[in-house]
Amino acid sequence: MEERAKILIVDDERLNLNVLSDLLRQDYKVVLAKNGNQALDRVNSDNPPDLVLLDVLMPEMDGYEVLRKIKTSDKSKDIPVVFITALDSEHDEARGLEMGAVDYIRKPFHPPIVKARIKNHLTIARQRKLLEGLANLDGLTEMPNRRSFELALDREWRRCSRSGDKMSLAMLDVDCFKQYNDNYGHTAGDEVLKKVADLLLAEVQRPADVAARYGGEEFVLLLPETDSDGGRYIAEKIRVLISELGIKHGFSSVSNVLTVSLGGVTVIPSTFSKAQDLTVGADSMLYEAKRRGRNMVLW
Ligand code: GH3
Ligand code: MG
Ligand code: MG
Ligand code: MG
Repeated sequence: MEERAKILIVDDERLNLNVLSDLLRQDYKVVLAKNGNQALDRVNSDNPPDLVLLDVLMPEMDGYEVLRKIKTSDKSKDIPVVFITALDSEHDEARGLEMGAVDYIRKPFHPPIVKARIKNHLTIARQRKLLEGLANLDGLTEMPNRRSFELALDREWRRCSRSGDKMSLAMLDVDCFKQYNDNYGHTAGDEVLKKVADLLLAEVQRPADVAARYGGEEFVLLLPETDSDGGRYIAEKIRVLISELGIKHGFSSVSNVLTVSLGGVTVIPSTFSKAQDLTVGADSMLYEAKRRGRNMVLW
């Protein structure tokens, strides 16, 4: 069964909180906040709500200010916010909607309408999330896909060229994978790719780092602010960990377990070079690692 959506109700008056939570708690997980700061804490927590029902008139921080803060944080900006308020001027409503609230409900409200609007907004938010996943994640491994990698590469390239920081990129390719598929089957091959992906996601952990599936059985590791020693260290660690998974490969020319090869480069981004040089460079190092016998890191 699908998990119940979580709704955060924000209102400075206990009575309003009670009325709304009575209305919604049959269908949703309801969380309450009685002021703006509490609301922002909940919205930025590790377990944020799927929708926020927000009062406008509150002492200290009003609803507009809460909305503005929700919208300026990358983490919370996509959570739909619905105003529910006694402020009934068109001016107030327009202001709320212009600031990015998805809806504006005036009090006194008609309960079935509130329920129906919330349900619709949750549906739209769920579909949006699904589309975002389809656009940015690889369907097999559920890790970032090539598109997200290219976007991250451009972003980090620009950032490092401003700061003057080094940047590393490694490309990883599974050794003798055609032989693996041919002998163990494509489904078993898919399972291997998922295991490799899980390992990469677990090992590549700094916030700006990106591990992505580049295509087929090739993966990339984008490591901003990382020098060649750091990049080589991570690549070598990954190479060893993958062979230690001990995935039997009786048809490999390298080993009796599945292995990978990695090629990497480190550069200082500048206006004289372009981000794509990094991919080309890592790819040619990878090619050389294959040529020299596979199951190795070349930087
Ligand atoms: P090398 O050591 O030189 O990399 O040899 P290789 O056999 O790995 O290289 P090659 O490029 O000849 O083969 C890559 C294989 O990866 C061919 C293809 O069937 C397989 N492959 C690509 N994408 C997928 C996938 O999504 N699932 C599975 N199971 N196999 C895939
Ligand atoms: Mg109020
Ligand atoms: Mg390949
Ligand atoms: Mg290969």
